[in-house]
Amino acid sequence: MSTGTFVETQPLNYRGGACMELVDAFKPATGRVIATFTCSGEKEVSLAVENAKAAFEIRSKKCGMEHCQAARIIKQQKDETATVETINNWQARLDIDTCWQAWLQSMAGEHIQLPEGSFGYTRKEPLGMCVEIGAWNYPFQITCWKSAPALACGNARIFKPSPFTTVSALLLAEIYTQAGMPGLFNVVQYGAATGQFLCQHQDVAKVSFTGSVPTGMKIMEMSAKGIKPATLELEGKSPLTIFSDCNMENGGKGVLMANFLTQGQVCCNGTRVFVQKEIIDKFTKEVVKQTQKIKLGDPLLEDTRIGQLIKHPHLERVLGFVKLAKEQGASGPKLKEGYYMTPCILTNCRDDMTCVREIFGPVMSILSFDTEAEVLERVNDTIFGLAAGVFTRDIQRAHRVAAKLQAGTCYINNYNVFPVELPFGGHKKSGFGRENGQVTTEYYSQLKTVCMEMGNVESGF
Ligand code: TXE
Repeated sequence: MSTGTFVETQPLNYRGGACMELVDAFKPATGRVIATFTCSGEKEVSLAVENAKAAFEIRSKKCGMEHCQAARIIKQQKDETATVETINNWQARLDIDTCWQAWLQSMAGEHIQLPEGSFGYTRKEPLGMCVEIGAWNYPFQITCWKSAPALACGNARIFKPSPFTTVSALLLAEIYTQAGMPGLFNVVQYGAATGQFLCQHQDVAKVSFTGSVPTGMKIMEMSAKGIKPATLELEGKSPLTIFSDCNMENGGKGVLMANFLTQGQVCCNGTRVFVQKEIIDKFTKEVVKQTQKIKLGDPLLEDTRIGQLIKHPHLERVLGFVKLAKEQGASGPKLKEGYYMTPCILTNCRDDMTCVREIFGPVMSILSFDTEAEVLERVNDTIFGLAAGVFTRDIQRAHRVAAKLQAGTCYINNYNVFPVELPFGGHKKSGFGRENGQVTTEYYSQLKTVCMEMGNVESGF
């Protein structure tokens, strides 16, 4: 395939259920092929399920604290892993710690006292074979966040990364094997058809998905047919509100964090930046000043802070949206090859503009507002509810606004930080279920109630 023409070749060539197709993995910084592999058809998906089932049977007989060993290995190898992942995403250097920290989970049920000394208790038990279908923006981190609680809860796992980021999942499979968990984390490769084989497999107990809303709907339909629970982490177009009393420098930094991490390809980015009227000119100058200092280039170079977009058609799409906007701040690709775009700030935006509603890339839209009541109505006027943020020094206003924001994660005086102790997930059409935090065990286990009688049976007959 030539540079910049990566198109998912569906339907693939399946013979006898096995996939005969060879597909390429690309380096987005150059658009060149870095690896070629065989995609997974129905036969390979079934083999992965069988493998996971066998490993699950063995593990369910052990106490299973190997996931802690996996966390240790990721921590030890974090520089090498971050380098491979940085090929996809510059931010991987910052995120690698949250990948091993995600393992620190524990399972606990409840003890419930009943009359006459009888009692009940609940046990959290594994679901079985859990499937994960991943997106391309955080391939290693997302699968760590999902596989850590799934494996800590005693499940086995099959992961299908995005066809645009195929390599780093294999590193995690090696790490699990080294940690003494062979067969518990399996990787199958390629696109929608492979994903469907997985979701529809009768032995799969749960599907966890990160990606777009239309695909999320299909995943839910398939899960519904098998009565399988699903976790959906979908899109957002999140708001960040800057009140005039905020710390201007911190507000500027927060806006950059909210918009340009991973070249703006972050589901919870705060791209709708609402700035109170009296400071909008001054604040915009601060944001422009900070943005101009961002070094764009090869993500593997030490001083780079923003790398390339994931693929050429995506770059074209983002630039197309920018063209539509009245105020243009972006230029075309700066480097000879690869999918680069300079960070773009659009001012004088209105809520109904396409650039405010659509873009998944390094494009920030600045909107002006007058009052708290007005801004709350406008920020919540969206089908999505993944995240939202507010910058203010007024502590009461901060909590009042956070309570009214329709979003799964609300940031006060910061944005896009992801401590693994805190649950992450969406409201509204941004999905349901949670990653991270102790609550994740709820999503990778099923409850069993045990009822213990301490007296004699009082028969109703
Ligand atoms: O997502 P898809 P894509 C948003 C962002 C982006 C858009 C499209 O706006 O521009 O989604 O990205 C697999 N059955 N996000 O095309 O199609 C697919 O192979 C089973 C937000 O990557 O949703 C891939 O592994 N699986 C997002 C995964 O689903 C199917 C991050 C996601 O693909 C399938 C990335 C099917 N029918 C993009 N069809 C976020 N939430 O962070 C596709 N797949």
